Amino acid sequence: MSKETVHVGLIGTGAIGSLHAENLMRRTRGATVVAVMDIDQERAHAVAAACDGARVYVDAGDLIADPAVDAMLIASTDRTHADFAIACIEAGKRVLCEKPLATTAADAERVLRAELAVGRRLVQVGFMREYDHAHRDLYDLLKSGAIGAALKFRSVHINPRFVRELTIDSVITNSLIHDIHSARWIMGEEISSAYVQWAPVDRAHPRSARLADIQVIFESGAIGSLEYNGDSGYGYEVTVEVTGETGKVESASHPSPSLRQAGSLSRAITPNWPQRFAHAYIDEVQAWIDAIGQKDATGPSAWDGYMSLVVAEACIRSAETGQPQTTHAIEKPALY
Ligand code: ISE
Repeated sequence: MSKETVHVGLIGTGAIGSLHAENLMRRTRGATVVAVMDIDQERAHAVAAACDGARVYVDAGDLIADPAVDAMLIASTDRTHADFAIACIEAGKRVLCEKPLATTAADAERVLRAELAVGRRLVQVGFMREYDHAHRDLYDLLKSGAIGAALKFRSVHINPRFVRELTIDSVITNSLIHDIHSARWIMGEEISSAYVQWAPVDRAHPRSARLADIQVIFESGAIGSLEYNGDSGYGYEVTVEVTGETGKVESASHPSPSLRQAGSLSRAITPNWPQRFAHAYIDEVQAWIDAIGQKDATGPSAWDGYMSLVVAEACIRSAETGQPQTTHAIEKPALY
């Protein structure tokens, strides 16, 4: 793209969509939001006003087709992601699609095949932890060989308050999808099987999951533990550690300093994901914008989006059967 400023179209102006819009307008070089769409038109108009009077669309297809829109950011509800991503690919537009890429592996595979049909990567998936400094420092230390071969991956993902509508299925596809991606990305290999244990919130909501633990086995035989608490009541935390042949690396899990005073030790804990990953979201969209001038998209790909859902579906089968489940994926296309 020769022009200086990338004109971005945004689908979805909820919490993450409005955060991306603010980052694009206020904290990113080389981009501006020129058009937005949301089924909540009041919300869409509010975000458009904050984007220097961006155009407001009622129909996502019309926004995607707008010739004045160079690139698309999809931040709508999870079940709409795959179809919108495919429409962007077919329109020849770069797209940053919020996680998950889809809610099923089959839908994510449709996105893969749309990219394969054009023969180039147009999609970056919103696994923003790849841009988090604590995760990148751990990743770089592990890749330096500091602890030899990685033998065990462990992640802890703590949400502050339970969203009662989140069933075990959506906890896996909406929240634990981050940890599944982190496991694949940091370990550098695929997951071959998964076993899920989970605790429902209460009898009135038998499929609502407050706590879930996923045990995985990687293709090399390395093991992993992905632990989730959806209703901590105290704050938001995400940490990762990898045990290797000669040591263990742990992510810097507390961005706040600790205070020793009057016989106690205290440390602030971030309230929720926008605060914990504030810098990662900025770096994520900046990397996306910077790559638009290059031939292919960079960062987490549609293949990463697909494989995270392949693992998620094995997790959902395990949650339903109470048994470990193996993963089943298509062969990795050369494009990825
Ligand atoms: C939310 O959608 C996110 O993407 C957050 O990063 C994650 O921590 C949270 O569990 C999800 O619900």
